[in-house]
Amino acid sequence: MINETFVASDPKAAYEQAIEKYGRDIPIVSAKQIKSDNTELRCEVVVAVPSDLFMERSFGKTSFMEEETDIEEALTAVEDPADEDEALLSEIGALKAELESMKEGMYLNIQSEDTVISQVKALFKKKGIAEEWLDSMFNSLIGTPLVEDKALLVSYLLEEIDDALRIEKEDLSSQKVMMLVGPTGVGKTTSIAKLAARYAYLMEKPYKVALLNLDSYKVGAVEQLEHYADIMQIEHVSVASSDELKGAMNKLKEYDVILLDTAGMSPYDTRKFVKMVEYVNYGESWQLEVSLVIPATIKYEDMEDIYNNFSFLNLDSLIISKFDETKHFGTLLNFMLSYDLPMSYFSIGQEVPDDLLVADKEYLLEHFIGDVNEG
Ligand SMILES: Nc1nc2c(ncn2[C@@H]2O[C@H](COP(=O)(O)OP(=O)(O)OP(=O)(O)O)[C@@H](O)[C@H]2O)c(=O)[nH]1
Ligand SMILES: [Mg+2]
Repeated sequence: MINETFVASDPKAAYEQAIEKYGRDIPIVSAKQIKSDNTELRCEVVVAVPSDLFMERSFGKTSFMEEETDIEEALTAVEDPADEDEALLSEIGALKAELESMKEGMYLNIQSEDTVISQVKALFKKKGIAEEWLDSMFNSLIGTPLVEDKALLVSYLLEEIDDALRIEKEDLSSQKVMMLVGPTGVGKTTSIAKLAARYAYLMEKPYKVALLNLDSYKVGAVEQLEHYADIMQIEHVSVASSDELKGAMNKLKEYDVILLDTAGMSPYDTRKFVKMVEYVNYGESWQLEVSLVIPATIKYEDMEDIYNNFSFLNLDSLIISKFDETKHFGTLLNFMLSYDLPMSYFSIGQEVPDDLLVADKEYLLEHFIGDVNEG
């Protein structure tokens, strides 16, 4: 209610003003005579008016709220349009954040229940795929039909893994100089022998191949490579310093493929480390491709350690060895999802030259699926 005062020379005239404005039902709160300064008599009649009626009759509005909105609108209208955009963007940003947190909340609920997502997540996690990667996938799928069908969701994840894997294409269009590096016993020398046989005899045309042994540490290393080279009747040279490497490379200029075998190395072996850096730096002049050999059989943490220990050599590709010694490829896939190194070859057994495959995503995924189905 609003108390409105009407003033006139007598109470009746003042009251008539009130009636004219609000009708006869308007209640009088008070009426009194007052003396103005020039001693003229004046009468005041105060009536109690409902706020809406007051606004309507006084300003043509129905409420204060409307008034406020109008004032706000008027203020906004004179605001800078750039400020308006900014305000809108920040509002959209806040809404987005709210939506994300709602989605996250929904995702947490879904996970705690026995849903398709929680089942598929448990399965892939058990097979070695990292929780963070799975969460990032599932978060974006909430609300889609994919999360209601287990088979559909599994095949979606496999496709995502497939997309993320990278393959280093076998390219022999120009001279190929490839060095295999990695810890001891992972299968570097055996892989070199298989690759040599492949390039020299098993492709659509024979390539001229030479083997270079940079392992001057291991007893029998020279003989091991020599043995393969002799059987295949392939040129082989052993070098013990970067000067010798330079000399050997100059002699091998005409070869299509030069494969460099290195000593298995731990990162704490400073002597070998320095020598490797020398070799690799020198190798820059002939577009050396450095390939890290990692066995499929090891733990994720070991894969990471190996990668970190050898990344100083500017790795170009990855050879997965001992593929035949495990049935579980989730750890390897997880490593491939986290480290952006393309795969070049799979070593699938001890037999030279048969047990070597050009890296193939389908082959790897088939093995992983076999493992998932068993789970
Ligand atoms: N099952 C299996 N065994 C393999 C594979 N590749 C290599 N090996 C075996 O692993 C052992 C070590 O192989 P090497 O080729 O000598 O390994 P390396 O990396 O050259 O070893 P170092 O020179 O001592 O660092 C040998 O017994 C190989 O026959 C593979 O893909 N599968
Ligand atoms: Mg070796």
